Amino acid sequence: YEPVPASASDTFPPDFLWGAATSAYQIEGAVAEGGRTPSIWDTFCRTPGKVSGGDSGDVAVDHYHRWRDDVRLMADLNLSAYRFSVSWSRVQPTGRGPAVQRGLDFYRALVDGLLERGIRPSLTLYHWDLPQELESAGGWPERDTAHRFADYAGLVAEALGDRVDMWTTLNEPWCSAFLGYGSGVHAPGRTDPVAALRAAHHLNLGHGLAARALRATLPKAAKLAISLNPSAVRARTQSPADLDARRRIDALANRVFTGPMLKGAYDDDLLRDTARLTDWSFVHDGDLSITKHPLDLLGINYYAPSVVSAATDNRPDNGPDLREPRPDGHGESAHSPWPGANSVLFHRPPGELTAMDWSIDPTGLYDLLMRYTREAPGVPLMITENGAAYDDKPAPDGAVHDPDRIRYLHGHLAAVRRAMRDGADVRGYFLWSLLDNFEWAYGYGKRFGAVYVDYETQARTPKSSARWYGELARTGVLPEAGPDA
Ligand code: PNW
Repeated sequence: YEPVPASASDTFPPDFLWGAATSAYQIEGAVAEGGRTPSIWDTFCRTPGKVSGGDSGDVAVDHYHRWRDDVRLMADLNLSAYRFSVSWSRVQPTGRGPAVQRGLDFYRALVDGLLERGIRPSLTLYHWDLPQELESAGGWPERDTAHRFADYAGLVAEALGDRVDMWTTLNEPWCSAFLGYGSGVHAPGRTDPVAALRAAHHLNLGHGLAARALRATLPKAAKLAISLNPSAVRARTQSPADLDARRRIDALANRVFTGPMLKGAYDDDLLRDTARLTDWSFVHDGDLSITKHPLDLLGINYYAPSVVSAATDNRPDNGPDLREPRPDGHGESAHSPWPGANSVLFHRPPGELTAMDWSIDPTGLYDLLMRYTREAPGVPLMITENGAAYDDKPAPDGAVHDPDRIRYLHGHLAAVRRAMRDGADVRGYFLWSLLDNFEWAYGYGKRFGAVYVDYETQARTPKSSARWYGELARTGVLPEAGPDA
């Protein structure tokens, strides 16, 4: 893309939220403090070979002890909002029963620290860290987990509903279901396509039940949301076979969640594509009216588009997975995260890549914003994650220059502004991530932060992108890509 010069049309509305996002397991550390018990990510990190370098969130960036410094950093960046997640097993260690006060106290203090500085808290209840006890009882493939999630949502709402007014049930249920239970590159590391589809449905149901519990507890003005990672799927060619590959992935990446949530239905083509794996009898009467609970905001997490084609060797869609590890950004696994779509090949688009090997394409974000403007009419949109990993290194003077990240952010924010001009109701943008942190299966090897973290000393150094973003948050004017881009 070509950076465009700043003009009136590059000025965001004054009430547009400028945020940054994190999640509990990726930043908190202190995994055995305050009564917290292990989540599936603690277990997964201890399983040899699952996480690069044998890394874990045991210490992470020690946010549990350094949150006051981190809130100060946010204020220095002029942030008007901060998106964080609650560690379920800090609040309800076994996933059942009463809340642990010490767990809630941590989040209450954090929220009060944010409010004191005029930073609006956006709370996510579930960013992938299921209490291990619930996984041992079957995890998301079991229906009971959805009910446990709703109970937990009610407990947190009772404790923090007087001071948090933006509530997100789930972060990226696609990753929980299909990377957690399908390809196994995320916790709990199971590789069963049927379990993955069952998990997807129970995450949908858990979202709906939790939304009900939140509505019953929270003040009327509170906003209810979910954050999805919809895929901007493109067909490699316009051949019927490649277009059908795109349709299949669109069903498994996007419509498997937006169908139940926005329309109260699973699309027929999704049921047909997966019919040889399951008859979907785990969907009970009444479930789809629960999953369709009204949303006040739809959160969109976007990083990179996907390009797909159909294999030409007649491999069966429900047969053994024949593929080589593919450049689709979902980690390396012999198992597919796409149940019943083994004939679909993923391609790395030409052009520049980030350190994740993800391609850079702001048009994918524009397309998604326009799509959900059509498909979720009347539901305001929020970019709840966008950002990029780069191999950041401090210069001899200690400064961290990340012009590539500035260009990435600039391009994507220009796409957001363009979508807004074209009718998308976008209320805010949360940069992923405030700080360098534990990047799941990649461990500490991938840095997404606007703020650099020295993992030896835990020293925080704002990168040049942080200063750039802070200026944007202050003025609301999208500048030309500079200063060091
Ligand atoms: C999101 N994929 O994860 C998460 O919400 C964050 O916790 C994470 O750090 C961030 O994006 C960067 O990865 C994703 O394979 C992980 O498509 C994997 C995928 C997408 C999002």
